[in-house]
Amino acid sequence: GPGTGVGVATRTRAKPKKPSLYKVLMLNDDYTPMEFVVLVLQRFFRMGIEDATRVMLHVHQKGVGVCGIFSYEVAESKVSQVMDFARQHQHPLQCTLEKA
Ligand code: TYC
Repeated sequence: GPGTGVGVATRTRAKPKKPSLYKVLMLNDDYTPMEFVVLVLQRFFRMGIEDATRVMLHVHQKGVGVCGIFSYEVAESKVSQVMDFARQHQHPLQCTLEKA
């Protein structure tokens, strides 16, 4: 205790840290067809047609929108998969991640 030179043992084990969360953001552009964006949201973010259409229209009108929130590893993987898929179909669709 105080003045005795006796401390309290703390952090005797490595602390497992809670995973940081990241938002996956979809960006608007003038060329990617709306139906393609809806397809991407359904395929990679497991959305139904209603949510996918709502998110697509939000991005179309506001410029950016959230597709979902994930661990860093999963968010990075989603971004890669979406960018690859868009490139394969020759659409300029852009997707990125941001710390939540
Ligand atoms: N603005 C596009 C169009 O008018 C549609 C679109 C929506 C594109 C969302 C990208 O993330 C996007 N065809």
